[in-house]
Amino acid sequence: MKLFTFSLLSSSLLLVANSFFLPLPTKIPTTTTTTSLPSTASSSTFSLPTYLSQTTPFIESTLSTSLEYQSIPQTKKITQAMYYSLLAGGKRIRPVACLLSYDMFKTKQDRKQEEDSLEERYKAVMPTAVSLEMIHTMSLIHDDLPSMDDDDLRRGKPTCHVVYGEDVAILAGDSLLSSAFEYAIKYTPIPSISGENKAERLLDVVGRLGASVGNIGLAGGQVMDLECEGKPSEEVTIEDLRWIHLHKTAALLKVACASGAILGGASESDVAKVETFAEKIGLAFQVADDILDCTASSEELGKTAGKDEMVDKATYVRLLGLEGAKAEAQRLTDEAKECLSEWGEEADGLRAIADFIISRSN
Ligand code: GRG
Repeated sequence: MKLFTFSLLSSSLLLVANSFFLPLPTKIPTTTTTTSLPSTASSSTFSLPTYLSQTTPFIESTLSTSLEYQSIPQTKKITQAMYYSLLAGGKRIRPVACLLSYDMFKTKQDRKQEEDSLEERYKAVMPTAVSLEMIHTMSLIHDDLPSMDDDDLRRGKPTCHVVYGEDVAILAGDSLLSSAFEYAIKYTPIPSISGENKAERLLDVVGRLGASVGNIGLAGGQVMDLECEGKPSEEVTIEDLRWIHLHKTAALLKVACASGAILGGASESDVAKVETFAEKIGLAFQVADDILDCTASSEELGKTAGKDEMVDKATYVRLLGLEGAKAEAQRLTDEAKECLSEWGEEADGLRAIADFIISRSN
C-alpha cells in the first residue's frame, strides 16, 4: 500500500467512520501530562535518557487506560490478561521510535512544539504508538506459547499463558491485535495529522500496521523461524536469518518509524529512507538480542537466557561468532545512521535509538 494512493471514497469512508459511525471519543482517555520535553529540533545535544525519562511515563499512563472502555464485567478476565502483558514493563522501543520519527518531520513545520504538553505534542501519533505496543505485546504472548518458544518468563514475570492458561493467552493476544487497529482509528484526531491528505495518511498507517503482522511480516517471519528450527543449524544460512529477522523483528520497527514519519507529514521518498534506516536497526536489534541471549542473565533480560544454545538455534552469534556478531551490529547501526545523513539534528533522536539498540543491557 503506497502513500496517498487511496481513492477519494476510502478516505471519505474513514472520515465518516472517525466522526460519525463510531460514537466514540477521538481524545485518548489518559491523565493530563504537562511535562515539556527536549525537542530534537532545538537541541544539538539530544539526550535519549532525558527523553525516555519524560516520555516513558506518558506512554505507560496512556497504555494503562487503553483498554479501559472495554472493562465491563463479562470482559474482566480477558481484559486482565491483556493488561497483564501490556503493562508488564518492556522498553517501549517501538512507540518511542514512532514518536521520534514523528518529531523528525513535524519539527520542520512547528518549532514551538517543546512548549506543548505531551498530549498536545503527540496527539496525532500517540494512538499509533499505543497500537504498536499492543501488536508487539501480542507477538510476545504468542511467541511464548507452548506451541512456539514455550517460555515461562517474559518481562521479568511469568508469561501470560502460565498465569491465565493457554486458551485465554491466545485470545488475549488476538484481542490485543484487534484492539490495536481499533485504537489507532478511534483515537487519532485526523485534523492534527501533518501534511496534506490527512485521512489518507491514517489509512496508509493502518494498512502498513496490518501488513507488518501478516504473512510478509511477523507471522511469516515466525513461520520461517519455526521451519529453520527443524533443520540442523549448519543448514541455516545468514540469508535465511536475515529474512527471518527482517520480518519477525525489523517489521515492527519499520512500521513504527514509517508511521511516525507519515503522520508527521513526511514525503513518500523520505518515508522510504526512514524505512531503510529502520530495517537496519531492526536487524541490529536482533543481532544484539542474540548476543544478550548468551552473555546476560535471565534476571537482567527478564526472559530465559541461554535459550538459543539450549535449543541449538541458528543465531547471529552461532553463524558469525561473538566478536563477528558485535561487528555486524555496529556495521548495521553505522549503515542505518548513514540513511539519515541528509538530516541534521532533527534526526538525532532516531540516531540515538540506533545506538541504544546495540548498547542496551536487556
Ligand atoms: C499471531 C499474526 C500473529 C503474529 C505473531 C509470534 C509471532 C507471530 C511472531 C514473533 C515475533 C517476535 C516475538 C519477535 C522477537 C522480537 C524481539 C527481539 C522481541 C523483544 O523485544 P524487546 O526487547 O522486548 O523490545 P520488550 O519486553 O522490552 O518490549
